[in-house]
Order: sequence, then structure tokens, then C-alpha cells
Amino acid sequence: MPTAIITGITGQDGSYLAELLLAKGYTVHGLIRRASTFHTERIEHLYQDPHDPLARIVLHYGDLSDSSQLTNLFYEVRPDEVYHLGAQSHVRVSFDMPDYTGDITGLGAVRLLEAIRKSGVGCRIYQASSSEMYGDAPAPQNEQSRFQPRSPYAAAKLYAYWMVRNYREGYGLFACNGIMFNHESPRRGETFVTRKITRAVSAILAGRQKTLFLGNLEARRDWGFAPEYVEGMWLMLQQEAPCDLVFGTGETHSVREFVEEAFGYVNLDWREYVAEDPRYLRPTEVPLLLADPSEAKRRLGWEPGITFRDLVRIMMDADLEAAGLPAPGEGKRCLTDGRLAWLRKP
Ligand code: NAP
Ligand code: F7E
Repeated sequence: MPTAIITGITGQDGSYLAELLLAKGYTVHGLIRRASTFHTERIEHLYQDPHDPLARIVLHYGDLSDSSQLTNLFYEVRPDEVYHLGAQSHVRVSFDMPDYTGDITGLGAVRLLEAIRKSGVGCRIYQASSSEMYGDAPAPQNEQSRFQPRSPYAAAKLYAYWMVRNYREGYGLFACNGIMFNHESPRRGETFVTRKITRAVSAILAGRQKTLFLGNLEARRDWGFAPEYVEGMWLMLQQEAPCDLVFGTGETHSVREFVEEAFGYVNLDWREYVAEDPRYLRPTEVPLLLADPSEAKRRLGWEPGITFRDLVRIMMDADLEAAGLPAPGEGKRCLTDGRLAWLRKP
């Protein structure tokens, strides 16, 4: 059965992809960073005792800043496929840490490409490229759209994107860019806007938070459901020839609409709880992302099924449960200020 390496296995996408590959019979090797505390929560349910000779998930310490370890990993594992998902992936943070973001998100990909080339392992590689690379290019964005990056994160991803193409053309590597638009889930990092909102609504209902501070409510994103996107990553590496493809839903919604849908789900008026805070604004914003994913559908048969409304509800249900609250329809909650928030069935 095939062997895969996943960088970023502890992240949202890495955890779903590991599940998918294990279910397909792969042996999965994940790169994890050393930390002083455990941070493998998203893959805990997949853990297998390394003493078990039949274990099909193996974790290796390493870092995208450390080329020698990456090269050793390729010599040791000799994978069939590599999914490069590791990155400093937060756009707002990239303005505070442009140098670090360039190193890990940009050069990290090059270190990996070089490790593949130097080790002589004939594997296929998927690069997690991003819709952020389009910046303020006119919507809808597809494989032909111009890249106009508007953050250090986007510029670093664009560098990695071109290096993937360069290694494909120069060295004949089976290297693909999946240009993915935003995809979310209950495992989304807590500081990305969708998860920040669904956690806050649950915390407000539980009486642990009063106000949700947000930045730009008018920005529009094409939000999909992460487990469907990792399927697209796998499909890309099963093609006959490598290429670059756009993945998204073809629908766009504003942050304000996400807020309305999440608060509305538990029958709260968001205007009473949301306040704007300039600290969450970005020096340069990406105002509108909207995918044209028709090429991925044509080439791979890939098509997302979860709608915007479903996505908000999946995330809300998970965060309500995590906060120890009933799902809508199961009862009503009393807010700490004495008012009742009626929870209703979807
Ligand atoms: P995520 O949850 O932030 O996960 C990022 C992963 O990268 C984590 O496992 C993290 O490890 C790891 N990482 C960070 N710095 C590292 C370093 N120096 N060395 C090794 N590993 C490092 O991101 P995600 O949402 O799953 O996204 C996966 C990839 O797709 C990222 O490259 C992201 O930029 C890209 N992308 C995401 C989206 C989206 O909407 N989710 C859309 C387009 C592209 P720790 O757990 O140790 O922090
Ligand atoms: O912001 C606005 C913010 O941080 C979405 C990453 O996975 O997707 C992600 O990047 C929008 C932006 O995601 C807050 O200004 C308002 O317009 O959830 P986000 P992102 O920047 O789109 C792309 C495709 C990636 O590749 C990235 O890795 O929401 N916004 N108020 C806010 N955003 C945050 N984080 N926090 C706020 O309070």
C-alpha cells in the first residue's frame, strides 16, 4: 500500500487528510514540531502505538526551517506522495511576522522540494497554495486569474507556488498546486474568523463572554467545508499528469453574513453582542474572494456538497456541544442577564 508524508499533520487539514489516507490503506508519516506541551489534539484519535509493527501512522519531529531533517526524512521514509500543508497560515499574523512567514511558508516549500530532489525519491507532491494569492484580482478567480498578493502570507505562498511550477518544469517532478479558497470545520484554528464567531456565540450563551470583537465585517470569502477539500488534495495526486487547480464553492459571503447566520441559529440578535475593534483590521485587506472551481470539477469530478448554511450549523453544533450546551431544538438557554435565548430546530 502507498506511503505518504504530511507536513502540517497537526493542523485542521492535516488531521482530515490523515484520516482520509488511513481509510484508503496508506501508511501515513507526519512531521510535527517539538513543543513543551502536547499539541496533537486534532490527531489524537488516530494515534497508534509506535511499538506496534502494524502501526500505519508514524510521527517524526522536524521543522520546516530545518532542511537536513527534511532530507533525512525522505531518505528514511521514501514516500510515494507528499502533502505539504505545514505553514505559518494566519494572514493577520503574517503582517506582524513577515520575516518568519517568508521563511516557513515560502522557503519551507523550497526546502521540501530540494529534499525530494536531493534524495532522488520519485514521489508526487501537493503544495497547499491559497486563494489569498489573488489578493484584489477581480472575481470570480480561476486558474487564469492574475495573482496580486496583499499580505506577507500571500507573497510567501506565491513564491512557493512558482517554485513548485519551477521544479515541475525544470526537474520533471510530479508537483501540483491546489489553489484552495477558505475551508472551515469544527477543527478550524480558534483565531480564524469563522471559528472565532462560532466559539464566541457558544461562550455568550454559556455566560462566559459578553462581547465579540471583530475587524472588517464587509470582507467576503468563499467558505467551504474542509473534509471535502482534502479529498481534492488526494485526487490531484492521482491524476496522470501534474497541474494546478482552483478549489472553492463558487459562492461568496461576507463576515457579517456569517455572524448573522451563527447568532441567528440560536436566535440571538448579533447587533447586541458584536463590536468592531481596529486591532483585527489588516494593513491591506482582500475584499472579495469567489472561486470558479469548474476546472477541478471537469478534471477531477470534484464538487463540494456542504452549503454555507450547513457549514455554519456544523461548526455551531460542535462549539455548542463543546461548551456543554444543548443543540438547537433540544431546549432553551437562560442568558446570565436574565433574558432567554430560544434555541430552535434547524
Ligand atoms: P493550520 O491549521 O494553521 O495548520 C498549519 C500546520 O502547519 C500545523 O500542523 C502547524 O503545526 C504546521 N506548522 C507551522 N509552522 C511549522 C513549522 N515551522 N514547521 C513544521 N510545521 C509547521 O492550517 P490549515 O488550515 O490546516 O491549512 C493547511 C495548509 O493549507 C496551510 O499551508 C495553509 O496555509 C493552506 N491553506 C489553508 C486554507 C484554509 O482555508 N484552511 C486555504 C488555502 C490554503 P503546529 O500544530 O505545531 O502549529
Ligand atoms: O479572515 C476578516 C478578515 O483570518 C477572513 C487562512 O486559512 O484562508 C484563511 O485566511 C476574513 C478576513 O482567514 C476578523 O479581515 C474580520 O477578511 O478567517 P480569516 P483569511 O485571512 O481569509 C486563506 C484562504 C488561507 O490561505 C489562510 O491560510 O475575516 N475578519 N474580523 C477577521 N479575521 C480574523 N481572523 N479575526 C477577526 O476578528
